[in-house]
Amino acid sequence: MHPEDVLTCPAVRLSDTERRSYFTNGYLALGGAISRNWIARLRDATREIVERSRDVVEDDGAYVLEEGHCAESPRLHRLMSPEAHHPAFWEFIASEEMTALAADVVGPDVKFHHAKLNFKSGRGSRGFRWHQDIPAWPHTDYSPVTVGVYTEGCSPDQGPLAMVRGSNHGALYTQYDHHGNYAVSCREEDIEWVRDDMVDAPTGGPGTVVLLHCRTIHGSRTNRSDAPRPLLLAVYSSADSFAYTSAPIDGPYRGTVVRGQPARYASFDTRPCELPPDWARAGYAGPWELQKNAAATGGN
Ligand SMILES: O=C(O)CCC(=O)C(=O)O
Repeated sequence: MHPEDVLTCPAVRLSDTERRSYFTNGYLALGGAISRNWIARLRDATREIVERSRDVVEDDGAYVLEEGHCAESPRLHRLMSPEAHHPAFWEFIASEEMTALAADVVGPDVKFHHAKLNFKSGRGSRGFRWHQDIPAWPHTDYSPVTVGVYTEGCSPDQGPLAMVRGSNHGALYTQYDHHGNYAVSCREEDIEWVRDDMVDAPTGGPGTVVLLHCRTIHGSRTNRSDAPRPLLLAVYSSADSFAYTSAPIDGPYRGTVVRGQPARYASFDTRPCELPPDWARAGYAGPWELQKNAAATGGN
């Protein structure tokens, strides 16, 4: 579904100004958007996930471990597809609270694509270089949104998501490096026009939400604090938007219509999108390996 059609549908949770701000700026931040009950359940589930990681000694397709991870002191980059590893995550991703937010920016019929739980454990956990998400999982239109939930909140020194305001209206840049490797990163020469005053990095307490448009250039800095910064990221699209490549992060619920009705026709946006590697063959370990020799978001 295209933005102009989405905006003709009645809003569920957001104001008209908030919806328009999302489409104008390519993101929308909301403080205290998730109920205390849900935050408590997500924290418990996250704690369990971290406990289980004590037995994990290497990346196993679900856990992506941070340097220095050990049983005594777990350090995690990410849990792929958290909805496959703890029922609370799927319940939450399919809940009214989440799907209403998604519906306000993708339209009343909402489809789930994938999710991840990023940890940034603290004391130097690396950030993410500037990148755009949709080239890793192209869809027939540009409706996909990532709904990010800070379950513990996020302060400026914890490496919040940082967005280049309005970049959703600009070009999609290659995410391959000069050697042809998929880098989940824009090339420096492509984005040298980005200045600090174009970047927003909203922060807030537990339950702060960031809705991130799939074309928006974004990244994040190192977590320099002692406290971990768990961030649950769930990707939804309009039900009439279809992924046309294999998914880098796959799970049992991919393609589930979590709100409204399945589509009878597909929605198309013919603006081109670079193709990623064939994830079904190449596998996907996350951006850390490829980004590790580069400074995050213009410097750690
Ligand atoms: O966790 C972060 O700070 C950034 C996450 C991100 O940009 C992504 O997963 O695409």
